Amino acid sequence: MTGSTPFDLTIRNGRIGNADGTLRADIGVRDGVIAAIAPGLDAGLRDVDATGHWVLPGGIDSHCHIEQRSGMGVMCADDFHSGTVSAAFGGTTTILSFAAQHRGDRIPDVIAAYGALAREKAVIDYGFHLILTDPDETALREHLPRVIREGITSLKVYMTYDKLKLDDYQLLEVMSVAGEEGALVMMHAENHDMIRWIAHRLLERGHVAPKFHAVAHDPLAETEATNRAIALARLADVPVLIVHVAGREAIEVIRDARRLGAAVYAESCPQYLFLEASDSDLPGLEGAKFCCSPPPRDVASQEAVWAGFADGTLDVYSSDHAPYRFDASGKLPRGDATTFKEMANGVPGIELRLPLLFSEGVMGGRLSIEAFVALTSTNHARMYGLAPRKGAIAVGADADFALWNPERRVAVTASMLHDNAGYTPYEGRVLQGWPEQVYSRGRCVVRDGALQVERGSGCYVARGRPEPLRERPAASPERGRFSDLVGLRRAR
Ligand code: DUC
Ligand code: ZN
Ligand code: ZN
Repeated sequence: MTGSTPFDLTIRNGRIGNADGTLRADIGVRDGVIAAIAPGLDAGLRDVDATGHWVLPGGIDSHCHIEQRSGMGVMCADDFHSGTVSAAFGGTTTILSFAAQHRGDRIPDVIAAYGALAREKAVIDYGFHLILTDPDETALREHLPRVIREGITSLKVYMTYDKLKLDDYQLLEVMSVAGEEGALVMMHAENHDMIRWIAHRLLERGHVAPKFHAVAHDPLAETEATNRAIALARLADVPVLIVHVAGREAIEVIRDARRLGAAVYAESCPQYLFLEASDSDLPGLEGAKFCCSPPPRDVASQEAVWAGFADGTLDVYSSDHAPYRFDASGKLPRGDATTFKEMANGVPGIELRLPLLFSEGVMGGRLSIEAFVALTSTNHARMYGLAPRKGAIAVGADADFALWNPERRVAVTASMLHDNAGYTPYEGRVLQGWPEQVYSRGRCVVRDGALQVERGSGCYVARGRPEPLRERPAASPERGRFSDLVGLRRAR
């Protein structure tokens, strides 16, 4: 017997896939942690035969909106039960969702409120990013440093939306605090006034249908704001993550900035690989089901996203699950009279995130299994301070993994999914490969198409400092002198 007591769980005969390689071995789990990885391990108290399956690290979805009220005041369709159940059925074992400050809210109250909601309902592990919309002196000098030190080591800021956006001065203020504390700044990068100006002219001319959402959110608004976000971050000498990258040109901006030595990370999502702006060109308001911000673009941008994942320009693949029902509670606040400017922005995708990429990326020959794991789990763990506990199948890590059957073909329907959006933009797609069993800290969460755990059994994860995915270039002498002059400090 390996060790003094039997394993609680042994997964045998599977093919283990990590970001740095694959191997055929068994996995022994004790007390929720991986205790051994080797061929021919002894039987566990539970013994699972994974013959014919990939055993992959549980997905980490580091961008999802759960039980969150939007800037426009609309509650999303999933609470922490339905959201985490849906995530688990799709092979995800950790989510990082948002604790969203609305202007006037005290940050500690916001964090406490989201914590209470999740504690009672989540079935997998979870953590939070702060959405910061009101960076006053107390927030910047007191609350933000405190929540970062307590384990919320990333925050999202917006360059658009009337009720969320920060101006460039505020962004620099936030970035300098994040730099001092070692937190990661996530940027929603779209030019507010470009969108506002286009939308105004469209509405004036009676162009109100959902398909005009993509016209209003022109790719140039994304390109410009991406460039500006990176320039601000370079000035403040802080790493930055551009979230939900959609457009071909924005990807070029990121690639070029990296060549110049910028510490810029980038995320994209299923909707930018599998949807197009033209999907929202449907009769009536049906197209609202495909509207999110930034909007899906065209085939050239889809190809650029695939290429960005393949060459490492894009570091993480998240769902940006923002589920709104196709009714007055969500997408259609003014019923049939709802214009594209009034619809809630966002698409559901927390459950299909991994199956879509496994099918089209791994089975479709565009991505290696190692790249799939890096993009869906390992890079999230490192970038958001969850490693080495999460993101890899390794001795000492949490026993978070999914058993993927690469032979299983699944035709997607909304009714098979576990979120509360009530529709899926991927209806009718046939996917190859499916996560048939999902384990979180050694607990079987999903098996035989059924949930195996109780509401509230997920755990909050306080995170450490983000780890750079690439070596951070030393500041040039000029930038170093500048940082000294204006008093910028890098966290140690
Ligand atoms: N931004 C997001 O990050 N998610 C949904 C909609 C949005 O604008
Ligand atoms: Zn956003
Ligand atoms: Zn989002």
